[in-house]
Amino acid sequence: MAATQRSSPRRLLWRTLLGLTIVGVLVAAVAVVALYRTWSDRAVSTVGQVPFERPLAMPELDEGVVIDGVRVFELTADEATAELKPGVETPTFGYDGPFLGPTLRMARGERVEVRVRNDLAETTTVHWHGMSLPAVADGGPHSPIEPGATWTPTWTVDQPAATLWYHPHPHRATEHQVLQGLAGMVLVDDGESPDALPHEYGVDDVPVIVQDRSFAGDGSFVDSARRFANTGVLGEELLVNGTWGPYLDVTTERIRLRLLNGSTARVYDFGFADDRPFALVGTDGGLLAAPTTLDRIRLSPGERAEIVVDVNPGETTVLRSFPPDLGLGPNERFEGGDDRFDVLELRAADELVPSAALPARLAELAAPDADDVVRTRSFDLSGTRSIDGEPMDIERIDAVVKAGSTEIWEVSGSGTAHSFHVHDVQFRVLSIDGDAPPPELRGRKDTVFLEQGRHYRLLIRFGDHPDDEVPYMFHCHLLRHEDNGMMGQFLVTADGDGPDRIDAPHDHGP
Ligand SMILES: [Cu+2]
Repeated sequence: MAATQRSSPRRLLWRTLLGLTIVGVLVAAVAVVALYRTWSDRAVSTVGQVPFERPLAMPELDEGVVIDGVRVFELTADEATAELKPGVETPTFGYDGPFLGPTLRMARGERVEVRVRNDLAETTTVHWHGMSLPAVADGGPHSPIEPGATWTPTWTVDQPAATLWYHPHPHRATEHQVLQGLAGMVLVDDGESPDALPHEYGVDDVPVIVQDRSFAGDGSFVDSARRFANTGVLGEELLVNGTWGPYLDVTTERIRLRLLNGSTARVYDFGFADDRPFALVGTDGGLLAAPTTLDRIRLSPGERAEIVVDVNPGETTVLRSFPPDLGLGPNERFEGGDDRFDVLELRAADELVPSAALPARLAELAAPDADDVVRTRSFDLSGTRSIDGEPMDIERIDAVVKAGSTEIWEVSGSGTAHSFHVHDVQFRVLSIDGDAPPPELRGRKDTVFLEQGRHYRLLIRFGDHPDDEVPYMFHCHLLRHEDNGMMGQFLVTADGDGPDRIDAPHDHGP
């Protein structure tokens, strides 16, 4: 009896341990199976699945109206319902229409004014992405437009010809509003672009705004991130200019596509299904000095690329997105790194209008010159909610810059993929981990993809619109990261001095 009494607790312990071990093994097995199923489900491919039955929507070209020497545009943001995917009614937001907005065209040297009316039931802003302009006109979170109100920024266009865009930038609600459909393109002309470059809007010069969406059972856009996806909402289908399954009739030998990644989180690696080469002629902020032949171009959210592609009479080819290198190793499968999409079918007419040969020289674009750099700053984008460990504070100023001065910003990212955007400027990538950047990063840029753990040296010449009170933003252009706080603010002042805090009259965060 005595022996039994002594061994009972021990036996109980063994049984407990055995039981726990079995439970542990089962839990681990279930977790491994779930992880494996998530992993194997995760790669999305629409290659060969897209019917290409709808003509690519061409955003209306809006050249405004010149009143007393000022080119005036009007935009109204409103809610709507649209049949974007056949047979599916989706609640949307749009500018002057149910989804996206018109293409605004303006020229260097012009004074412009945009009357932005907000007919939404929520506060919005409109940011002119890539535009050099005063901070009060920039449309960041310090320029809220209340429901029913109109905001009328004005500025003088002073930068080279470029493909820019506009989209909301309200404090902590940007992802939601862009996802619902608020975005549009801006074309800046400068009278210096070679005539030989295709330039007839909607004919041989075509906006291609690529956005990924998933549709919920009720037709609405899915706005939640998938499990293990740290970059944000990744849709499993594409809309191009708001068109699901688009084709484009090509009538000229050569066509210029102005690619804009207007997605909230997804990175694309564009190319053609038959691997035909194309000429890269422009990046975010304008034309390259000379065309560069590529067969792929990776674009992260916010980035643009102007490409020119040749077609043969009667053929079709498909613009495709191949699995993008996100620099995340095996984890990138959860962030869309193994995904492939058919984007847009190009249908060449049986007889094509001849196009001019691409000019060897496109624009004046000097090599970046770091001689007049006055200051170097570093920013680290790690995790998903802060820069240098500091979440966005709408009253905190993170940097004060002297108007017209040149700085080097050393930027790196970790934890997941990031896309770094600076307002008001076009910068040049000096180096990546000490190496010269690839051809597609040698032009004027306002947004750059950050591969995890790499160091990007950006040469930035700041604008000449001093303001002691209203800051510009720099932030991750993965919109969930931005909304969650991966954003900082800089002031541009006449002497480079300024406060480290400002009053923010409104905070429209949830
Ligand atoms: Cu980010």
